[in-house]
Amino acid sequence: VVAPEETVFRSKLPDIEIPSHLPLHEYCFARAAELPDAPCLIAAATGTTYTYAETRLLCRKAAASLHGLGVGQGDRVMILLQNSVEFVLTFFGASFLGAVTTAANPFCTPQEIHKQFKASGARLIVTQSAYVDKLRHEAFPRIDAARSDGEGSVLTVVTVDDAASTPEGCLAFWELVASADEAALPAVSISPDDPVALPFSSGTTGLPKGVVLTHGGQVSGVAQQVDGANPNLYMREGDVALCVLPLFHIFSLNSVLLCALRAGAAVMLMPRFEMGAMLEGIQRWRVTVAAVVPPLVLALAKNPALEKYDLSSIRIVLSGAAPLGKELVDALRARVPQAIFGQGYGMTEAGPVLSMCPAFAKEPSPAKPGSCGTVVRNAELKVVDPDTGLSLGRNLPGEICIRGPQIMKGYLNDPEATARTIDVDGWLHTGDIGYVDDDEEVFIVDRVKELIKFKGFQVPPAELEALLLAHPSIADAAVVPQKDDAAGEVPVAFVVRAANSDIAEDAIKEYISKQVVFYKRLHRVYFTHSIPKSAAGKILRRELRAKLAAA
Ligand code: AYL
Repeated sequence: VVAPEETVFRSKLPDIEIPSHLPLHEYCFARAAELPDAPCLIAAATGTTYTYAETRLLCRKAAASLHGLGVGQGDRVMILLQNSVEFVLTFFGASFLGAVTTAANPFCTPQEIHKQFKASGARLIVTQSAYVDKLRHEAFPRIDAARSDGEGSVLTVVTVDDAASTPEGCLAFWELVASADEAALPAVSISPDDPVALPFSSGTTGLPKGVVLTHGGQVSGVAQQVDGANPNLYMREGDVALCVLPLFHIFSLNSVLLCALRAGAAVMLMPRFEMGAMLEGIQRWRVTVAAVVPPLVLALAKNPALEKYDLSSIRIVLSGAAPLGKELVDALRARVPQAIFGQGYGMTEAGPVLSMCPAFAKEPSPAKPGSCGTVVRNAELKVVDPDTGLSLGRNLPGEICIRGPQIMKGYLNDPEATARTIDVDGWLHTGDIGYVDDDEEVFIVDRVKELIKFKGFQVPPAELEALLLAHPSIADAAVVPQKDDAAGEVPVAFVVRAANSDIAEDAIKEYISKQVVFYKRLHRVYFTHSIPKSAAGKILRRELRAKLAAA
């Protein structure tokens, strides 16, 4: 049997040399020696700026501190922080040791944090004092300043706030760093296949899983964006990247922090999204590259205060994580006329970027409204019929698949989920439906996976369904996305009440909201007599979504 011809799409830009033998920290700080005094990190909240030399030194001191607490090669460190200098130092500190960071949203509930903590196998958490109470939840080991013995009997918690306000049992980050000896770092040999980051993602189905991203994979993923003679996402020294999207999400971590450092640009860190502070920061530090999500574009486009600020420094607005409509771009373009607007299309598991707007390149080429750009270099993209798996040609929508050195190694401790996502030929199946047009541009039109995206945040239906089914008044349930102007999508539930139950919508919403982070809250509950399922018992989500669309 002859394998059918496959249509494989590649970048129009030539492949580049990728130094994937380098550990991620060496790759990202490669320019620190040449640009020691250039600004690297700007803490917008305090106005403190750290140069490349200072940042690299502090990362090494953070590494020595972690090492002193017993963190070694292969160990996992959890980061529970807003965007901050300490986030960056912990991330690279761990990388210097060959350790792995798993970052989570500090707004998550204790149960949500514990799930990731447990699955990742972390024994040390770096956080802010305000969140320590969440870690005193019964599920966690006892917090103790003593070095963990490796049996998971105690939890080491490092807090980044003022040493004077360090909560009981915790250690003060800056005290550790101040007394650390970076010359005493252990010699580690890191291979490109070693993990460096462990974000959690629900992928195409089920509960969140640890996504194993390696040194070689992240170096490749960053190189595909900012390296080469004609970088796809052109950043250079003198650029200032806005880092307001959370670093615990791969978009900001990879396309903002790692890319900016590799390029020798500065990163302006904002702990949270606050419109006034963000506009001040953009004006004060002359931000040139702004990574945004569509709801942020909407908020900016609608905000009359924009006129009071000088935003003329912005030259690139990169939107990702959810679809960006043409109308929205047009609404904001009028306020920032000099900037190039475009999209990146990514997925945590894909390393993360599959395609990037070619108008961001050093030698730019135009992109159409609504397009997600063109496939990154040193990678292959194909579109397959979701039913037959056969490869489709141009302009035909199907499931997008990607292959290249940047994709995840797999899901942590879950070979079955890995095998469902990365096939034997190395193609990662995204669960997104899209097509490639005559100009090589990628358009995303739908999603076949379960995932719901609220303002770009992942909401895994399986997680909410499990919570709903645990309620004694609920016999069956399904959670699906409903279109929403502000958030893109919101999670809504179809619920079958248990016999004799008259549980109300509000009671169900409240039951869920107590257990989950804000973006996973249910926006509506629709009562029904049965949940449509396939013969194999799978929820027929498409049917439920169609019902919503018709309503
Ligand atoms: P995850 N347009 C439409 N849908 C998108 C887009 C886009 N531009 N980008 C991401 N998605 C959806 O893992 C899509 O369904 O990573 C995809 O499978 O939280 C899912 O979001 C993945 O969600 C960048 C630009 C990273 C974007 C990203 C996306 C990271 C989101 C780096 O430079």
